[in-house]
Amino acid sequence: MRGIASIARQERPSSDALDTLRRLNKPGGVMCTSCAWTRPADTHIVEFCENGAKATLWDLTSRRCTPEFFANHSVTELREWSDHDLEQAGRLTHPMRYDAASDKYVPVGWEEAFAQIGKALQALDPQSTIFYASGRASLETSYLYALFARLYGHNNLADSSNMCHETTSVGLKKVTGSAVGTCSLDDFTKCDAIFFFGQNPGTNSPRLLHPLRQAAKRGCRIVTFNPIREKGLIEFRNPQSPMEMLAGGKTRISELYFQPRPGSDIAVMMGICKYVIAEKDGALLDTAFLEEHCTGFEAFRAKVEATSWEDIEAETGLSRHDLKQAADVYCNADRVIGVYGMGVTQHVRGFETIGMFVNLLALRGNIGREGAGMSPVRGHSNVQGQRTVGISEKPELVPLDRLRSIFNFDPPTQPGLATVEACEGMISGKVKAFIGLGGNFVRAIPETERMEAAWQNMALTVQIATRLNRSHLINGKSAWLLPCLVRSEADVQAGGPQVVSMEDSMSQIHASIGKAKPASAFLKSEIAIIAGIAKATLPPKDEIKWDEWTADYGKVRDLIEATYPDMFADYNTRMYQPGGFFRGNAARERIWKTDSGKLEITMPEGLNSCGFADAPGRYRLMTLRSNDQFNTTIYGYSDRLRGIEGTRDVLLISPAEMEAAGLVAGQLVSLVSDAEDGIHREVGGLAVTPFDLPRGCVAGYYPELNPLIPLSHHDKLAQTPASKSVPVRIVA
Ligand SMILES: Nc1nc2c(c(=O)[nH]1)N[C@H]1C(S)=C(S)[C@@H](COP(=O)(O)OP(=O)(O)OC[C@H]3O[C@@H](n4cnc5c(=O)[nH]c(N)nc54)[C@H](O)[C@@H]3O)O[C@H]1N2
Ligand SMILES: Nc1nc2c(c(=O)[nH]1)N[C@H]1C(S)=C(S)[C@@H](COP(=O)(O)OP(=O)(O)OC[C@H]3O[C@@H](n4cnc5c(=O)[nH]c(N)nc54)[C@H](O)[C@@H]3O)O[C@H]1N2
Ligand SMILES: [Mo]
Repeated sequence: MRGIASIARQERPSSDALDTLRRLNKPGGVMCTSCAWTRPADTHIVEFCENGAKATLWDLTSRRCTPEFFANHSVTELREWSDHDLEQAGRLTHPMRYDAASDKYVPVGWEEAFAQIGKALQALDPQSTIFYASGRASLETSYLYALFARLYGHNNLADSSNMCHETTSVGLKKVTGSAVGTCSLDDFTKCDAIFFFGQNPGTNSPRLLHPLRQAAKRGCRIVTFNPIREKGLIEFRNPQSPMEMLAGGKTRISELYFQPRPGSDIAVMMGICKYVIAEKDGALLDTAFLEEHCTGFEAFRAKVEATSWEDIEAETGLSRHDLKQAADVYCNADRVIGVYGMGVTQHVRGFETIGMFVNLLALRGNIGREGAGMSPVRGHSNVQGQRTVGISEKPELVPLDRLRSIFNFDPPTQPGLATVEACEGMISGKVKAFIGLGGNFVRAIPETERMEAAWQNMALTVQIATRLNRSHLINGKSAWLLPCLVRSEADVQAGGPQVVSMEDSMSQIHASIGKAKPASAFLKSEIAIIAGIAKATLPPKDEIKWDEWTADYGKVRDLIEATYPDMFADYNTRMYQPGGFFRGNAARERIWKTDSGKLEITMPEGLNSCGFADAPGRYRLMTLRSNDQFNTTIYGYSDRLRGIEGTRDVLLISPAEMEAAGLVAGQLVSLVSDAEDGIHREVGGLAVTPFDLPRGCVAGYYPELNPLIPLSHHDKLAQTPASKSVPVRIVA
């Protein structure tokens, strides 16, 4: 509650904020923008968490970033401001154009902005433009944005998922045929054990703490592997239960908590698999499932048996005994759920870790049945849904035939550029324009310095946003800043008040109704902005009805239903169902839409997912989120749950490693990239901070440490930047 109070003091939210909080995540209410955890059908009095409240108060602030603000500060000056101070300027109120002569943003009318952007896009080769989306935009907005890209002529639909769970979209799909999790909320009430790898619910999806606590209370056994002892996974105090608060009571969450080295999850899982396969002469295996549903098991068994305990212990830093304890929990449970997040996806061989996790579940048939399955926890509130309705650089994932027949055009079939490829294109000069539907792209991607330089060579940059961030200050030759409504605000169009919808981590689709008064009379909805740019760019066409769609989002949902009839039947009605409606998942039914038609047991190449070898003086750097940030939005400087206060410029390192390196607490040091590519990357001014971490690794905050991550350091299959094991050295 302390966190909420401090944000409320800072933001002095509008009077509508309280009403919005009351309606958060409830049927007929507004779906929180803070995370993608599912919304239950039967709700409590409050269905939000500390961080959801922070995100809402941040959106409904009374602070305003007006044309006067921009008249008072040049863009060059604003580049010196911190991420926190930029967003603190408040909600953007007017469409703005960058004026190079005065080095300032100046106000511009919407029609003028649309006309100029349209003209610029007409002059460009569509293949040289990127239409980026951050995972917050609604299903309706995302569908129209993707349609605009394809009508214009490209598939360059990069998305925040490319830095996040793309490893899941590609890796999980490869082995199970499903790109998303297979569990429902109900499964969390029936499982006997939950295995957590690299996800931090206390900070990033606090509403997940409630089902976890319920599970722990009824005897479900929770086992966590995380290099850091994260509070939310250790114990739970319920702020919504006055009795529990008064009694000072708490619920233990993880029965076993292990701190492996970052990037060693493959070895951890290998160790557990070794026990499952060897114990009781294989009697613990679900042989029927392996025979009927899986391919590749025998080769995997041979690989597991050939892997030595010495190698597993050396890689993980855990003992054989630790892994036996975890294996005992696994084997004594009839139904097991696997949960993971960025600690798994953001590695060079993250896809192999996901493959290993599926192997582990498959050994005892823990996938595609009640109370069991895989539950990746997504980030942004609609990031999963954006992929569902066509935001994808991969044309083979999109029903192009349906688009062709509904809209009477030939959609482009050339594969598009995802985030890393878009960045490479900017560096090489091939990419000439960037439209950003939300996000703080320049700050969120790796390789900050080279990217900021390359960015300014682009012909056109357009940012659709709610609050000012650094990406709005690194501009192309023609640059536009277009302010939009947030989800909790009333969105009134020609056809009346509009409703939008999202898909959560469990593939449930919910309506979201904003009612708060918009921050400025000059704001437009994201749909209206996309339609405005599209109309100014594309020639008119009978089947393309931007004005009608903007007037009534129900018509956009009809189009989504026509494009994806299996998933979205009766969309306009069912989205109001309490708890949303389920769009279906084949792997949950044990239908494997893989190349082989079976669940694929795969073999990792090595025992770690880092993509580089250990070397003297080289550390594996993890870049983390604090409890007081939402991605690049820095609410404040209190990482309360980890006990780090007042600064984000820290280098977390174990006391043993400090001693070995001759460092003292509080000393300021630099980190330099230890990638073997000859490029110097450095971040200085970091205070050495003793912290409970495994050997050979260090940690610090994202986005401050992004300049250290080489653009080429990404998952080999999905291209997700490998932000959780970056090779670095410490320079005192
Ligand atoms: N308040 C808040 N909520 C958020 C966000 C936010 O910034 N703030 N961001 C949203 C978004 S977009 C996303 S993607 C999600 C992210 O949510 P998470 O998936 O939880 O991502 P992170 O906090 O980056 O890292 C997760 C955990 O991985 C651990 N870890 C790091 N490396 C390894 C490893 O090699 N192995 C293992 N086993 N663990 C490792 C870290 O210690 C950390 O606890 O949260 C969403 N929700
Ligand atoms: N080193 C490192 N880098 C990482 C990560 C990491 O763990 N480590 N995590 C990665 C991950 S998982 C992600 S998802 C990315 C995300 O990183 P970001 O791009 O930072 O994601 P957002 O939170 O979407 O961006 C915030 C901005 O979106 C705008 N915004 C907010 N609400 C809205 C809205 O409703 N509409 C519109 N149009 N704009 C809005 C605001 O202007 C705000 O400044 O960062 C990635 N980068
Ligand atoms: Mo994310």
